[in-house]
Amino acid sequence: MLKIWGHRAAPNVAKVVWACGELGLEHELIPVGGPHGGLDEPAYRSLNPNGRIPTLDDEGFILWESHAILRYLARREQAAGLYPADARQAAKVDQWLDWQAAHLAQAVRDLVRLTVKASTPAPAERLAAAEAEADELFGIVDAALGTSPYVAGHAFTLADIPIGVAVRRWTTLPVKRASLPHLSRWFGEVWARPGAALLSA
Ligand SMILES: N[C@@H](CCC(=O)N[C@@H](CS)C(=O)NCC(=O)O)C(=O)O
Repeated sequence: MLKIWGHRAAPNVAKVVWACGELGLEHELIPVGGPHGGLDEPAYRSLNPNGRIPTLDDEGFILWESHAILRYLARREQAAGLYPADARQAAKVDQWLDWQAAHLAQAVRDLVRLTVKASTPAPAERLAAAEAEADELFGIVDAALGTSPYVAGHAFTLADIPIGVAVRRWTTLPVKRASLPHLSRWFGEVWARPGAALLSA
């Protein structure tokens, strides 16, 4: 059985758990990181030298970086629906996966640090700037979803998973958010999928 080091509350682990649900893959979650600690243990560092989660162990094949894990699992299962074989369709999925990691995740992380993880209230102008940045980036997704039902086109793919996890995090934070109707419609749909249900189990 697949082993995933991490815990579901961590967004990058949540992506992998959600993908396992989409692919019908049984997995064992080994709690490390966050309140569980253990990321600096030499045994864990020998698996993942970054001391971050998630890490996947597939019968001795060790892999870190959540989006590399998503692609690996989809290819392993030959799930061309989630990660298309066609070069251009796959490139669109990659575009959104890379963008989520490089831009959207950072914007949400900034909001988390300024609110729920802040030891003192954040200066109003810094919070407003971070809120505006998140609005702008989620607005890019909203615009895409105004022209296609899913993030990377006509079907649910890997691209929907990290962005769905980011929307979930964003909408649970005590911040001001732009009203984004296409994003709301899409999130209501993807969050109701059985894969996402594993995250609230
Ligand atoms: N780029 C990495 C980032 C991994 C990462 O930063 N994970 C966070 C959790 S979402 C972490 O390990 N935080 C330390 C902790 O939870 O203790 C990935 O996508 O897997």
